[in-house]
Amino acid sequence: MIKLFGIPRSRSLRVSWTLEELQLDWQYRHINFANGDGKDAEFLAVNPCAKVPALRDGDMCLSESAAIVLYLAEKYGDGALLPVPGTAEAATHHKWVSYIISELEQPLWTIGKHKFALPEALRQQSMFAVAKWEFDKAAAIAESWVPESGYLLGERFSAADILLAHTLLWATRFEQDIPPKLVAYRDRVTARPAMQRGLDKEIAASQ
Ligand SMILES: N[C@@H](CCC(=O)N[C@@H](CS)C(=O)NCC(=O)O)C(=O)O
Repeated sequence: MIKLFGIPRSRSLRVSWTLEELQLDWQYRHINFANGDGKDAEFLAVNPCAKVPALRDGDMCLSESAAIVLYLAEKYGDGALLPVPGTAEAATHHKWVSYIISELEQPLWTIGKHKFALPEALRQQSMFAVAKWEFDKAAAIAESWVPESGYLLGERFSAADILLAHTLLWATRFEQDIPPKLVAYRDRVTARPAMQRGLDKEIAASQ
């Protein structure tokens, strides 16, 4: 049985959404760091770095949200969520995954850290301002790349759509404006029922 360790709306949503897109059976364990779950033996056995998301699939343990999404798509997707390896579509998919994780998520998470996640004494207004500048620049490039309709690879929904749409949800949560094509893209991709099912399951288990 697959087990996901997560926190609702965190990067674990990328994984719960993927699990639901693939219609897999999975269990969920809410990790409440404030209650000491970061030191829980079962969780640490899956991810000794004590970060979510973490996934156990049989004997295999994996951390890093993008790696987990890609692993699940490769192992269980049967052609869904990923383009055929070695094609131009696959190259574009690689580009998107890299761009989302390195260029968009990094400044966005720096914004999040200096807005609410870091202890107050460590939050720096100047870091926040630089990260905002970097994020806006990266978002403008993404805006020029996203299509007016459909998904990143055209009609075909893929793992990169899950990563980008979740990152854009975070932008909104962190009160960052994003350009109009990205707003429309985020809204049509997050309207997929599997996203809501994944989120609902995480929320239900955390109450
Ligand atoms: N690069 C990792 C980041 C994982 C991460 O930092 N997760 C956060 C929650 S979204 C966390 O567990 N923070 C707890 C901590 O850093 O102690 C990924 O994509 O999974």
